[in-house]
Amino acid sequence: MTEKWWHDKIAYQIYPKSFLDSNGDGIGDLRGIISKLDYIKALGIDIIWLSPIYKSPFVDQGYDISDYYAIAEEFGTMEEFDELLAEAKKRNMHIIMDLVINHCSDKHEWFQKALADPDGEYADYFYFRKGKNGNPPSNYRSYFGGSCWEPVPGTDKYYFHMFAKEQPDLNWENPKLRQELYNMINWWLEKGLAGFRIDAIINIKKDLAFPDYEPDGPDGMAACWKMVENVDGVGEFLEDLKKNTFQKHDAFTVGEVFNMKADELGQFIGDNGHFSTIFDFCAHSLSDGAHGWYDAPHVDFKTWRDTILSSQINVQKYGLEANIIENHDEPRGVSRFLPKYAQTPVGTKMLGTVNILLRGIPFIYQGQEIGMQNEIWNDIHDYNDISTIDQYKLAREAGLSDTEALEVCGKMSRDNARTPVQWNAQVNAGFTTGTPWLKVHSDYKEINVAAQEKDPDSVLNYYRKLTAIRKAPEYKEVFTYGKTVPTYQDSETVMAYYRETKSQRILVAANFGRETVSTKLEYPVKKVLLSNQNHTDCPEGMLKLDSCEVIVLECEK
Ligand code: TEU
Ligand code: CA
Repeated sequence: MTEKWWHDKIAYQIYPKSFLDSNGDGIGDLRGIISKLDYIKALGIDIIWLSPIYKSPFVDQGYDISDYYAIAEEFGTMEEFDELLAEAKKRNMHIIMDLVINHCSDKHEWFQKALADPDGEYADYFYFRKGKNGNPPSNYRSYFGGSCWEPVPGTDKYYFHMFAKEQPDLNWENPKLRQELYNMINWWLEKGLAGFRIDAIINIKKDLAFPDYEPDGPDGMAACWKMVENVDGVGEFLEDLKKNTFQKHDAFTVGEVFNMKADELGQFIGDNGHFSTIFDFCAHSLSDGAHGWYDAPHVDFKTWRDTILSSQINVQKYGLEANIIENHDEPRGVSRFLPKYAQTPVGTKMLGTVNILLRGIPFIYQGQEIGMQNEIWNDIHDYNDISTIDQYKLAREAGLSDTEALEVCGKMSRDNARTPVQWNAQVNAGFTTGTPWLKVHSDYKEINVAAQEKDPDSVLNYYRKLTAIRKAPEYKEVFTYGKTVPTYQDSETVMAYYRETKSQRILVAANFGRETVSTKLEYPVKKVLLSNQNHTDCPEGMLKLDSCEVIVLECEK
């Protein structure tokens, strides 16, 4: 691997709407973010990813962009954005934005022009197709429910959308459309942006025959994402995109890519990859239900652990992936990956440690650093997320009671990650002086930044130590490039791995079980680097881990 500026960096994802509101309208904003740059810096962060801040009708929280060159009024102005860039730069931090180019908003000028002239130039920026025998062109169900095809008013045509009907897919086959997107991307990069997180990018290549698939639900439709698995040729689009934009600016790019075929990984990451890196969703995909959130399978500890560790081994042949516990689409990791007895500050630190010290670029999601959790709400109207409303409906249709369906949402909803950041124990957790756009979690008096700032033993202060160790000059090499070697895999409750270079060996070992584990150490210990129980040494030759204990040891090599 050729050395790159971003290899040893740690990233932080901000979901602007829920981060911090500076003007009391209940919506987080750029001014709020600017005011917390020192807080983010103190967490050891180098790169900040902003979920979409472009002008948008917010049907899907800004993932429906109506103007790629404008900042959403809710969030602030372009001047404030420039200020954010400059302030981040002063602190030696880089800003990356979300790049949503599989689709745009139906309110985007291109789509409005396409509707106005369905045979004109702009119709070819989208997929306009004739129906079949009075039906839509194919039987695909969109990610958010219902058909992927929506009638174009006043015509016998439909337009294609994989997400909401307000998010028409862009036609990447059209070179003019591609050039418009490249111009826009370069415009942002020239402004000083360090790169992008790239949304749903694997979806940009369609099977232009749009064949029907075998129905997989009572609605007679088939999940549209099957197309993603069946289409070849996405690589050509991705190379063209890279060559015309990112490569020229040495930009850092992280692709949102799901269900990657193992042998294709080398095309996506590494020296010649389409992207700098892609997210590793292996642990998250384990709970994909066959029909929806309501039939999400239970994932046991060993499957979870072994999935992550084998992914590490597979990826290191090619490059670096980006490791997450949670993001704005996923429930909170503490609630999801830890058993009830471990959903404590100690358990939260353990989960953070095994994730952040993996090989790859760590991405911390806002609120993760204080251990924010899921919550079950008892009214579907409390939810805002388009996907949650659809999944609730699916659960009810499958026969679940209201209470059961709400329990499913409490477990899986994307709004779990979107509740406002809990800054202090004051009203609305200090997020806003107005009415927050989404309910604040009711545990904010116990879990909040202000309380954790004061407590040297808090999750927040532990995360600071964790990122500092990863970046310490004497360990930077081993944590950035060292290979991952799983160990103690015959244990039912321990997740452990070495990070190794030619000259160094670090052991990360965590006990997710209820009982203490005692076993032999494989190598003599030189130093205890970190312990969530504040242990400063270990018994001679022994690895002894209490329930929910994690320890990071420098071993002899
Ligand atoms: O997500 C892409 C995607 O595939 C999601 O539908 C994902 O499967 C789901 O959210 C898991 O619950 C991206 C964005 O991250 C998401 O927020 C957007 O809604 C979506 O694209 C459309 O832009
Ligand atoms: Ca605001």
